[in-house]
Amino acid sequence: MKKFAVISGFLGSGKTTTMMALTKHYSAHFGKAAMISNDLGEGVLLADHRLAQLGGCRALQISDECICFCHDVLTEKLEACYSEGCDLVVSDIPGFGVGAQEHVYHGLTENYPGQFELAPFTVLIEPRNLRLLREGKAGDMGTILDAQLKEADLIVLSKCELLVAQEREEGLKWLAELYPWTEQIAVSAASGEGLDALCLALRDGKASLRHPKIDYDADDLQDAMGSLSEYYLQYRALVCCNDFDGNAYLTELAEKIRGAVGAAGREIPHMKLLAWAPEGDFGKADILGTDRPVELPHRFIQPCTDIAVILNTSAACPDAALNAIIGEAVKEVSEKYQLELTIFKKDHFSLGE
Ligand SMILES: Nc1nc2c(ncn2[C@@H]2O[C@H](COP(=O)(O)OP(=O)(O)OP(=O)(O)O)[C@@H](O)[C@H]2O)c(=O)[nH]1
Ligand SMILES: [Mg+2]
Repeated sequence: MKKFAVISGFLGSGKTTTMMALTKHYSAHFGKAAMISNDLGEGVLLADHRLAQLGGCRALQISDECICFCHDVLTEKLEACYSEGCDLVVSDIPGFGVGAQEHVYHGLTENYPGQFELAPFTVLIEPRNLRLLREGKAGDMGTILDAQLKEADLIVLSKCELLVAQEREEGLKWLAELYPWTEQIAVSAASGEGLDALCLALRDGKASLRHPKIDYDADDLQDAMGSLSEYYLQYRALVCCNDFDGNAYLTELAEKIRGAVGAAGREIPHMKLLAWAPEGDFGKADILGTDRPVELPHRFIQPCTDIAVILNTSAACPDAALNAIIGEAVKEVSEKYQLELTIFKKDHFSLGE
């Protein structure tokens, strides 16, 4: 079986974490699975890909382009996985992405007929964004959320352990009423709930290959896209003092950026700040909006003296302003922690121009 599924969903909805949990669960109970992280940034090591590697997943990345527009690279990676005995491969698309049903599913069907079995087109939505969408308070983001859900064959209500049973049922019911052609599953990568059902849905289910009518107002989407920028930074930090606390460093740096973006009246839906030591210990801090405290989904266990860091974000903030904010925060917080930095890679640009 050469099964392939696209995992779509907004920035921070849980795609990478869910794909990691899914890949491991599937490999432990059903067969062999691999994941592809897809994001933008020429020649970069994606934070999501590095995280998947550090988490022990069979992982690949495509970073130069959205998989919507590089079928040759995608099919090469897929075939590499299948030739290693994988039954299922999942790939995400960049978190603001819409249109992969058409570009990826129909593109592969037309250009590589019979080569792959397409699993239900899967879209994640997290509890907070579902609530905002239901209450009509999602703003420009609502346009993208709705367009993504219209593409879905399978909707995953992610992070479901954050909801009590009644909220979960109500959320799933609302999704079923608004997007009646879909199947819906509640999944928590954190607790493992729903992973079995997700594995089965992808293994046994089939893509509908619909041509979804995404009747969003193109101007709204263009407005939302136009304010987005991408930022990527990879550096090495050498620790000069003995009592360096990697978790405190990541938290303080992320909090500083969150505060500065918020003070500038801009938004940062998801920033990933991943750091690892040569022996494989790692920590991760996430910004999930200027109105939410920084999360530390993974902590360094050991003290470290030499770390590699990747900072990767899509923000609703002009490129120049974001570059200035992040540059200043990295400098200031790293100096405070007496770190000696070597920048390996920096790439930042506006989207929608
Ligand atoms: N509580 C909880 N948090 C989760 C769960 N899954 C993911 N998260 C957290 O949600 C945040 C975003 O998760 P990611 O998996 O990075 O989201 P993503 O959709 O890949 O984000 P982008 O790559 O920016 O598009 C991280 O802080 C995760 O730790 C979950 O099941 N429960
Ligand atoms: Mg991701």
